[in-house]
Amino acid sequence: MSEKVNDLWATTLNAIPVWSHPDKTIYATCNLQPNLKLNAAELQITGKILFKQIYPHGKLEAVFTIQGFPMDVNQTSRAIHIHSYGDLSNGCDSTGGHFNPHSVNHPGHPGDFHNFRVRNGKIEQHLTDLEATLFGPYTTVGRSIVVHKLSDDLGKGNNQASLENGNAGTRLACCVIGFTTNSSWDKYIQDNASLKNPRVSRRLNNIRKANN
Ligand SMILES: [Cu+2]
Ligand SMILES: [Zn+2]
Repeated sequence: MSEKVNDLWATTLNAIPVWSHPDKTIYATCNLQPNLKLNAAELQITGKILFKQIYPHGKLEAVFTIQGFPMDVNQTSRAIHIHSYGDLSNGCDSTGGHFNPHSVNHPGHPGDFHNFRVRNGKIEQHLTDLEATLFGPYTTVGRSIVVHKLSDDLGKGNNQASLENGNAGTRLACCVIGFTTNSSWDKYIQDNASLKNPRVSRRLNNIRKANN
């Protein structure tokens, strides 16, 4: 019996997901909606996060396009994380804590995307070399992304919450990560091909090393 279970797991974990594109590139999307549990006076944040990863050894890439922040110039940067559950039944409050498959402190979680600069009321960022993954036992598909009101203290807040969630404050918006086709990703790349300085960042691994 246990052998059968093991075989099943091996098949599940190693098979190329049936949702993948023929070139073994896997795409996912997350459509941000304002937190149902906030009062109407709070910021109404919407947006889209797109993911791309080549099976089985590629590093995850993500594009964040988020709007609804105030337009003033000195906006604080905002924390964004992957949370454990893809359950929005109680707004963003039912998504649990940070997705933490290896039981480590924040900001060592695979979905700790750190802080995002707000410009002209928007976040627009393309990140590469991310730790989170769309496949295997630690897949983030079916889990959620939460956009917070405050900056992430990156574990340096000298309190327990800092080591769990970075004291990032109110959950402004959230979404569930699901598989999709290549069309949204390809459209984004096409629309941004003419940009002189695409806002691509490889900063995450370096920040993580600095924190360890
Ligand atoms: Cu969070
Ligand atoms: Zn975290």
